Amino acid sequence: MDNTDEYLYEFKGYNFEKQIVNIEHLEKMEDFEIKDDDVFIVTYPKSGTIWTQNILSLIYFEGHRNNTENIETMDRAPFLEYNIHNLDYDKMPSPRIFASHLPHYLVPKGLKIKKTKILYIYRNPKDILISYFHFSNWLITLESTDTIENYLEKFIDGKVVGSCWFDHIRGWYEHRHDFNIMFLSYEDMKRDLRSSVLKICSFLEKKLSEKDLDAVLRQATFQNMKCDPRANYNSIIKNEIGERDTGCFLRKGTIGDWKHHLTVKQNERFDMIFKKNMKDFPLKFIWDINDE
Ligand code: PPS
Repeated sequence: MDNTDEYLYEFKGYNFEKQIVNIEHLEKMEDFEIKDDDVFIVTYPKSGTIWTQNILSLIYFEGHRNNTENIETMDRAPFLEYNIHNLDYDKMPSPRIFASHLPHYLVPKGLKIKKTKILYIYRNPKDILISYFHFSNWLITLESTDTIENYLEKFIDGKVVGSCWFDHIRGWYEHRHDFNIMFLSYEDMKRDLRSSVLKICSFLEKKLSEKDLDAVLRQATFQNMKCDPRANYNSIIKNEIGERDTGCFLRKGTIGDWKHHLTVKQNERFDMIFKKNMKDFPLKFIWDINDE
């Protein structure tokens, strides 16, 4: 792919969102200074990034938990590669929380040297596909696609922001020993938010009182985040990025929505490609709310 594409900016084999990426920032990212107590949320797009940003913000910031501060998720846990609000990352108070969709080979070198904790959130790729299809048709900075059939091809070929899902998850998993990383699935969070938040707290070495834990859980539900302007990007998308149509960042928030969208044939095609690419991959995927 060349960089004449209107929506994708390819840098070192990975597709960035062209209209919001800053190329100078990208070129310096490898040397971005990492601190031991930084925390990173790494995801492929549409895997539960904002959910985890919100959870971490609630865990770390008392003013968020008790609602005395009104700071948006984007400013609490900004994207490393897309500094949309031009924050001074060097001056953010510790611990800094960053979100990122970067592949393992493009992250700052310091992440391999420091003790920085990385939380990798993954989601079953059929739900990602459907979520991403709708999101791309909503945002003006992403390429819209008329049908799921056509979007499926783009997604499989990695001709989307974030490139190929298979490469992203495999890359991070295969290089897990280079980092201080924990893998957690969207579906585990969905099925048991309490135990997922406790797992996250244990990884982050953060102890919350029962009252604080309840406050985190209450404010991290789909319904609460959907109505909390700090916890979703609806107004940023509407007022700063631009939308084609009306939409909602927290769209369905379920497991298995793909069943309402993929035809039997499309599903079989996806299964075949999944099998080929994810052979012997040990992480378990949950495709349906009733899966064991
Ligand atoms: S992005 O654009 O990559 O940052 O998107 P990302 O935040 O990774 O993913 C968006 C999807 O996550 C769902 N979401 C949630 N699901 C359940 N509970 C909560 N609290 C929650 N918060 C966000 C969101 O609805 C998107 O999924 P879909 O399937 O489109 O609804």
